[in-house]
Amino acid sequence: MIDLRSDTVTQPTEAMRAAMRNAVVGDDILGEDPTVQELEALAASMLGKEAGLFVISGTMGNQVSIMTLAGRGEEVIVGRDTHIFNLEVGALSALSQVQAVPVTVTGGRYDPIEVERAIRPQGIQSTRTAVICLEQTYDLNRGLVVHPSNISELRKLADAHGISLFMDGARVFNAATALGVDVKEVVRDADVVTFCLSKGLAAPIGSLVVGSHEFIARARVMRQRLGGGMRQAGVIAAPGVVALTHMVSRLPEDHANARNLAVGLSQIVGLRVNLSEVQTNIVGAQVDGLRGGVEGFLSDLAAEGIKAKKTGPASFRMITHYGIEESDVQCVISVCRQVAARLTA
Ligand code: TLP
Repeated sequence: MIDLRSDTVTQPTEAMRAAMRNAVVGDDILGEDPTVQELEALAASMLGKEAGLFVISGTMGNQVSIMTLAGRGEEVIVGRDTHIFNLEVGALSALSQVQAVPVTVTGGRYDPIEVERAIRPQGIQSTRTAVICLEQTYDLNRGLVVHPSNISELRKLADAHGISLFMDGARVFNAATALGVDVKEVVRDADVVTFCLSKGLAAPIGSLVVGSHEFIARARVMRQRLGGGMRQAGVIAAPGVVALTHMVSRLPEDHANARNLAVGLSQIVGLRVNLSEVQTNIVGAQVDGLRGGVEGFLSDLAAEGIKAKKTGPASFRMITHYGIEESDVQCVISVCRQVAARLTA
């Protein structure tokens, strides 16, 4: 089985399993788990922020961040295709009690003019815009890099209007890898960042929120309110430390595999790939003129032991990750060629 549905499907490494077994733990709600503290401090220092908070998922990290940055009834500006807007079961309204204002993001660039237009003018009848939310990489079906110069433009806007800049950096290390820069440069202009340990970094569980000491102290209270306070959580933080220290440097392999995969798929009759949009570990593709459409194509692939994820009426994605080798990529390309040929014959 070659599973390319997501980079969330990775299995923990042996080093992660050993770290879990040997973790020194304590009651983290009482602030006594040294392994959680190590992970939080490591995350903060790698991203150049003051403090970190370990949460169970990217979704929890996003919501804890928004409910800390925005008050009830306030507005947050979000990209139309983002996870926080589409795939968190309405948590922005149901839990964080904010109103989402979607903007269109083209080619991974947030248009400062459109974002500024989405900021509410002050008045007795209007609510306050509290946060601009970015997703890095953008979006979860394409993995486009949001360029630091674009983030700086949004920083200026945020400062001019006295609002916060938040980054859902679920795949922020992929962005830094693609840009060839330290991740600090990618997040420099954001007040608060969440990122996932359980995607390309291959940890079994968890995300981090990083920001100022003052912000993280308030976010910790929100995590507790959501029932996200944990006791001997060092056993799940320990593989996160391994992820940050050992797994970031191998991300170029995933990107090279994604590029080779994309080039191979783009040469198959019945598939279309926009190669300029293959920037990290995600390959988005369209099915064009195959019998049975995308469903038919993906179910035939699954029958051959290859899993990909449908992302639209005629589109799917494949994500490369730890455990997917160059030889797997060659195998996927050749099976896709055979299946597509069968569905055009
Ligand atoms: N994305 C997952 C699925 O939920 C679709 C995936 O396979 O891509 N932000 C972004 C940009 C994400 O892609 C995800 C997960 C999250 C947040 C949420 O993380 P978790 O699943 O840990 O809550």
